Amino acid sequence: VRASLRVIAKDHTMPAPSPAPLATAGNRTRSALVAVDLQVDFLPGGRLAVPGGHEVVPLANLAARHFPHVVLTQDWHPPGHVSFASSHPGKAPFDEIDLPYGRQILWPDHCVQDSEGARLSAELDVPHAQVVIRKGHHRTIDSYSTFYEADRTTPTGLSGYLRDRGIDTVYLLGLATDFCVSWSAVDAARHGFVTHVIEDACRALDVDGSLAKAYADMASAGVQRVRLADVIA
Ligand code: VGL
Ligand code: ZN
Repeated sequence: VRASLRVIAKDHTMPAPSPAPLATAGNRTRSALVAVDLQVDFLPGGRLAVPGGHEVVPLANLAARHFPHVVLTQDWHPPGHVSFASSHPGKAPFDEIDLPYGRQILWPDHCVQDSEGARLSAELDVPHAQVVIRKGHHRTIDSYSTFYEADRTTPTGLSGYLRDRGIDTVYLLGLATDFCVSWSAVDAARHGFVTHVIEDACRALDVDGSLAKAYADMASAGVQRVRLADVIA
């Protein structure tokens, strides 16, 4: 109910309808844009703010007009999630621990299911997006990737969705370059999608060399780095 009221309120304050997608039939019908985690907690003032994260939202709105298929993703953790430092007595945000599936960086509490911080940015304007993938909802498994959870085996269902839609090419943008964007891009490439990261429409957390590592991982997986101006040219 709250969500629908918000939508109505937004309509009253925004008289101009959103521009229709520019991409027409035959153009990019086999491509999807994946806009990663454009959520309040990852924007300045949020609980896990990515520096410059707000700059990505208008870029996402612009890019989306060039894709008939847009996927939005949402980090969506239950309270007490295993990735929260607060779930591990004596640990602080950005400490690391070993979990059954591997190393885990501990984060401030963020993107708790149904909280304000978990909402998509109010400035995000992509009315034609048809699916939102919520990830990280298992209490004991994190999920940076929007294709597979951090155990590398539990699927979110996104690759099945894309294949059912005849999509073989993926473009990603969003937050954060070095976590959810890069893990998603590497998985997309590994699972056979032609994969591009729109690098100037991403922003990074850069924890302890994570950005350099992310670009190395993406390069070895065959992910192509592109610029927004070239994608929408
Ligand atoms: C993310 C850290 C924890 C991200 C999500 O969206 O990149 N990073 N959860
Ligand atoms: Zn998270």
